[in-house]
Amino acid sequence: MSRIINVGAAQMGPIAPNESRASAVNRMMDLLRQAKSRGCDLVVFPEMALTTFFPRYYEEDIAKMDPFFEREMPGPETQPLFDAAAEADIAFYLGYCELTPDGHRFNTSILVDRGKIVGKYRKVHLPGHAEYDSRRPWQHLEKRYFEPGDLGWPVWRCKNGIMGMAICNDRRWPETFRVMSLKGVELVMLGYNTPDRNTSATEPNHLRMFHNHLVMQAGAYQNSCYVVGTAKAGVEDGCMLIGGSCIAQPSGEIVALASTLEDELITAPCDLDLAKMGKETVFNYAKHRRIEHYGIISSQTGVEIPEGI
Ligand code: ING
Repeated sequence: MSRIINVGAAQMGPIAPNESRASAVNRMMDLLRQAKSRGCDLVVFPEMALTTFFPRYYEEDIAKMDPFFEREMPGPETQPLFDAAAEADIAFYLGYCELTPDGHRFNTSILVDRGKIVGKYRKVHLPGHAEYDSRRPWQHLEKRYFEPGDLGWPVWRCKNGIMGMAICNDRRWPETFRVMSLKGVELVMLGYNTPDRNTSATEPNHLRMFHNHLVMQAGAYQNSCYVVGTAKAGVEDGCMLIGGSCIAQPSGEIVALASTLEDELITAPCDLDLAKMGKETVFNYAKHRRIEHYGIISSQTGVEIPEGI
């Protein structure tokens, strides 16, 4: 029996700093309605889909940023999204900022199916910096406001497939996809908020989109899985975030691509059995990997030039 699931990447345009959660949720509900009309089984919303990308701002007291965090999920403002998705029998990925009861702050995503949270992930790779940097036109203070994720990269069975989650910067690190594909992942979903300007070094602007797709296509191909990447895009408080939401299939080819910087649903039928060919041949890990040579990848953090070369 074929395992084709209709997948949607529900790209969102900008969320203003003072935009209410209700407004963001209503926009997502509209995208869900579009997804239902297009027969979607699964929808991927962006990273930090309920608020503006607030790590562009500096606050001495990080508790001042608590209004951008969710203390409960679902809460009164997000319950309508859970209900609408359950009604439509659509599973969804939601990126949001999590403040735990014991005071830990994470950049988090959840996988929700039939009204229940079936999986949770907390962003491992936090880019940017922890202290104010006067050289930058905008800050990128994820290291200030969040702790590194403490859940690793789990996978879950959902919609008859093995699903995994990542968030934004995670997609730039091959380890992200490899850990999940060593657990058999068939579809990785991730949201992102990616400024279109590199504020830490001069870099030709076109490379932002090139690198965005390069890493997701490579992740899909080298791990023989689907990768669904969904942007929060457009100009948030003067800061341009790239779009380029896409669905990449296990061959590495992009099969659906957003064309705007607005709320935009892109969809594709994803045959999960397409992942099998790669997993059974070119990326048959059991047959081809040589782990006796890989130890340094997890035992060493930074670069150490070998002695004597
Ligand atoms: N945003 C960016 C991302 O990884 C970034 C930050 C951009 C880091 C480009 C390095 C290069 O897409 C988030 N939110 O991680």
